Amino acid sequence: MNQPDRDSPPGGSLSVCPRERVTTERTELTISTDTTTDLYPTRQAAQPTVLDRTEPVVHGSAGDGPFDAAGLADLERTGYAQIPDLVTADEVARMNAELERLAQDPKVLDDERTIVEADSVADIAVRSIFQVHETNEVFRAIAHDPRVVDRARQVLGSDVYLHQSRVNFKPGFFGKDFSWHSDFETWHAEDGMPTPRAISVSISLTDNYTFNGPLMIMPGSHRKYVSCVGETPDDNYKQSLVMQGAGTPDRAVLEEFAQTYGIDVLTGSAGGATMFDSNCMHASNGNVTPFARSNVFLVFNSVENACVEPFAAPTPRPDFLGARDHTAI
Ligand SMILES: O=C(O)CCC(=O)C(=O)O
Repeated sequence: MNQPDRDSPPGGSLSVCPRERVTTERTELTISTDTTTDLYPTRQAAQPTVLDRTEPVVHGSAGDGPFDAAGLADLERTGYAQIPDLVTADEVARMNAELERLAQDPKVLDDERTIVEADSVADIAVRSIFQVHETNEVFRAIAHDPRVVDRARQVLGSDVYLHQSRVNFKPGFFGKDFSWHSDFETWHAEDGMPTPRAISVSISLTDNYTFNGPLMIMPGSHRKYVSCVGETPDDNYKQSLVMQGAGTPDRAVLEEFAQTYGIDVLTGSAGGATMFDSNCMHASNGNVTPFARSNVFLVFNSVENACVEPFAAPTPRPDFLGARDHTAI
């Protein structure tokens, strides 16, 4: 199928809203290096609040790795960095061939690490496959590749381990949306990640246009933490991976954030990547176009930020969602 022209350039972004400042300040917490202290309380109060982030975003420096000083400064400011052509066309083809195979394998479809759309009428209804870096050699290789890991180490300023990996599918015509959220809010509440010293690398396995459900990020939102309302139910992940419930930010806060930060739409060609801070407010639309969108996400956490007990859930989520083995790569 011929691909249409993008309406913004590969690797570009589109700001659609004005910027102001969020005024809510954190007042009630003290900072501690004790990783069991809850610096980012959530799902506990009756009202949502917005707290200031207390830790840096970039922990390393230009001398440590692939990003130059300007790249690191941009990442610190916006919460994300785009890396065109991180992997080759051959590698993209290999990963896509694996995806096609996995999404049709009855054993994979039956596995709890595979998330199927709630109301799909399509033949293939896979939304996400988790832990691909452990179950599949092609994804294991990219998750350990220096092009990826060196950048994660540089940003996080330490050795890193893989907290999670997943492929998100958005097939043409019926790929579903992901509502606004901060990954860190969930990883803190349900996996026990102490602070937002974690970063995701999303590698595009298809072209990401403005119109086929690319990632959207509110640039700068990673400096504020939205404390959400509503206790975490038992086994919340079984529901939340299809449609988020607990951990959904308040709509008034999202409106204020959108006015304050605007929304960047992260388009780019297959093979490019977006690295984004764990506390970015992000989302993506459904895909009603004929052009499929698939991205693989590799989540790196600093070994100095290893998960402890969940801060707002009865038990940690299964290992395939939040690794309990914190051995450095
Ligand atoms: O795949 C996307 O577009 C969004 C992914 C996302 O927000 C998530 O998996 O938490």
